[in-house]
Amino acid sequence: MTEDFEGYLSWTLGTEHFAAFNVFTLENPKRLVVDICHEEDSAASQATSIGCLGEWGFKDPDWIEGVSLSGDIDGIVGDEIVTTFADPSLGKWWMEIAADDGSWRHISLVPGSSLVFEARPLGFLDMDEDGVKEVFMKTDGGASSFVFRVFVFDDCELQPTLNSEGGDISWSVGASAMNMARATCTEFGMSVENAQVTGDDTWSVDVNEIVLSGIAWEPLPVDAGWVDPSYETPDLDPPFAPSLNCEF
Ligand SMILES: [Ca+2]
Ligand SMILES: [Ca+2]
Repeated sequence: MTEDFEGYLSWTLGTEHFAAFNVFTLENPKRLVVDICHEEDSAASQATSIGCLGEWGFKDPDWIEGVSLSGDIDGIVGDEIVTTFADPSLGKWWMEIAADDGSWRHISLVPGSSLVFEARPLGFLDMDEDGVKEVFMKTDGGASSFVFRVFVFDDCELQPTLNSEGGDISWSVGASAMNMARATCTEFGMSVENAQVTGDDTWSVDVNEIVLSGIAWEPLPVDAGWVDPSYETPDLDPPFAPSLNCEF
């Protein structure tokens, strides 16, 4: 004996994103077709693209937001936003680097910073021509000068560049009565000039030409015909205007 069975059956089918669908029937055999587009999200998040999943940091609500600058500093899809925050309890500045789409961010202390002077991103420039821009950041200051550092986005973090011995490196730009400093971005890297007045009213200008290799600054490789660009000038006027000359 065969008995009938009647009832309702509900199916729920979910997709992770809004998706177009179509419902139709087919014959022989008779079928009901629910045709749902389930293509992968064509716009993968920045976190997925760069592989920086889970890089999140704590941001205290008491921090005071400073300056933001956005640009592509990892060379992969979309811009990143670099923002400084003053931390009154610590007396230092933090920097946040965040994906423009909000899919990841990383927070770290700005080295050498204090609340006496504002820390802020200055601009982005690819110093070693590897297609990834480095971050120039003002990290400290003086009476009439400021200190800047250059950071490289590496291993999902904004890491400070180092000197050739692996130590901390920063540059001062500015002037006092007896000395002055200037940094200029050049086609090979950076030219850093430090000038001081010597006893006989002469400016002695020490010039260092450096290139970025990975996250370390090295002296510019020179050939046999190289001449040290350092010089002296008897002029009483300052030999140059103290400034950071980089076209970001
Ligand atoms: Ca990017
Ligand atoms: Ca680079």
